Amino acid sequence: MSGAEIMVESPAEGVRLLRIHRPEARNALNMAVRRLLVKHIAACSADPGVRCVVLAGDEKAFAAGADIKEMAGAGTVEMMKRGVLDLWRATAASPKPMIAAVRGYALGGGCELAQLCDIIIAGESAKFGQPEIRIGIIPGGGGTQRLTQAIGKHKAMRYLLTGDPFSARDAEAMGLVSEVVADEEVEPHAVAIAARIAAMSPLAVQQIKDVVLRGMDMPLDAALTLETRALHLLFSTQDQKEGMAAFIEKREPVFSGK
Ligand code: DAK
Repeated sequence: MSGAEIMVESPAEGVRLLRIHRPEARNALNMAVRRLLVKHIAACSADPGVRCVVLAGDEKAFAAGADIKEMAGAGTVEMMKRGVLDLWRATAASPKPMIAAVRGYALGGGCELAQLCDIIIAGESAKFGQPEIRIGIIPGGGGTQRLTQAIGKHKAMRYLLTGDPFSARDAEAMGLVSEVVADEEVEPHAVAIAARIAAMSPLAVQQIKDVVLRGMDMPLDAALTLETRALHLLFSTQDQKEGMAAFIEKREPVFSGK
């Protein structure tokens, strides 16, 4: 199944792959792509058959950022009316795990899109960066905040203030990327991880995502309380009974999401 600029694929049981498809513009995120992403992510959220989402581009680019040609002539009011922040929020609000499968360039808004995913699998030759400073603006999709959270103030400032790109290996060493694999392994590996997550209890998966993300904005003690409450909640699920019974009976669990 394919959409205008987002291709929708089902590469494994419980896994939906959303592929940004604007190869002529290095997958730059124009408004149409941003809106389609939100639409497809909402469809994944509503579909109980989808348990994990993989976001991908192509071999040249995951996404080279916001579409500069679409932004170049805009004024403040026009930028406000586009509601890009709301679209970012809706993209980040996916309750299901999202894995970025990054090959080629992940720059500006493309780097930010990867950062709002939960896991980032990058190819050896992937290039990350927040080059907005070079075109007279600053990151607007979370780059000043999520990058700083991920790699720390001094590394983040180094890259935000110069716009220099950095390699997948550097991104991994700084803690921005979950894993670096050979370029041709990026998508198969991301899908394999997604399929493993899809086979877990979706209730426990959702609680982990929720507690990790909410906890990042909380004082530690409150976050630890949230964690304990979520754990207690899972003891009322069939999946908890099944998971523990399967361990005791030395068999693989079958999670129903109940
Ligand atoms: N926008 C529009 N077109 C782009 C593009 C982009 N970001 N990136 C590449 N293209 C187009 C090129 O213009 C070229 O088009 P034609 O000339 O063929 O018509 C085609 O894609 C191929 O590009 P290149 O010839 O440059 O290809 P190379 O392989 O040589 O270089 C590159 C690839 C990715 C290194 C290079 O294209 C590049 O530096 N691109 C720009 C990267 C960049 O500066 N990205 C940051 C954009 S600013 C907001 C939230 C977030 C944002 C904005 C607002 N709100 C909440 C309001 C985000 C801002 C950004 O991301």
